[in-house]
Amino acid sequence: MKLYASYTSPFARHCRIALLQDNVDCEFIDTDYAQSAANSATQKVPFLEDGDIKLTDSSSILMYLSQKAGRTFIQDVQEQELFCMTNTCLDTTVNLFLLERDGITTESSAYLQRQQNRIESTLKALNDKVSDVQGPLNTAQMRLACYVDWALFRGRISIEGLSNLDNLLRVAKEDQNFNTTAIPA
Ligand SMILES: N[C@@H](CCC(=O)N[C@@H](CS)C(=O)NCC(=O)O)C(=O)O
Repeated sequence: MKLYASYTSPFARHCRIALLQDNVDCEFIDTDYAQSAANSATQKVPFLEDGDIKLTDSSSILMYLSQKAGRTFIQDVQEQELFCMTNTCLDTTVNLFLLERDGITTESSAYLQRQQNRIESTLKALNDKVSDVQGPLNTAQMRLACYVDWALFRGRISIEGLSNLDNLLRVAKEDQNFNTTAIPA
């Protein structure tokens, strides 16, 4: 099995955590934009190859790994909602981050300002959804922990006043696999 990814991608980190959790033998291939454009239709990381199987999204990769290990991927509608809401916020934050790297800021576009507003309102809703979380984290909670840790690392969000997100991150940092896959400083 081969995972094409980067060490900073929060989507890839979630897959790496699942691989460690299940003790799967998998080669990690550090992949840049040119390589992902050449080898994946979506031109994104992570993507995974396992024999004839090729998966181009962290969600299908996580589902595949869960099925292989006989674990539950997503338990119920509320967990699915948390997972999807986190992905929306994460996609939006990544897009604004990459646009800013290209010199395009939220001030230049009403659409981009709406993206920034989306991040702020969604963060509050996510905070409300994870009160009193204790380990081990389920798939959606782990996705949210990967997002918050990445967005704080990149200076894209503040979780001041969002104490449930702060607690979630504290619980995630009790997980050895979360720490092993920490974003390199
Ligand atoms: N829906 C995808 C999103 C993956 C994604 O956005 N990856 C980012 C890195 S964190 C990427 O490769 N972006 C490249 C680009 O947008 O050009 C997943 O869950 O795997």
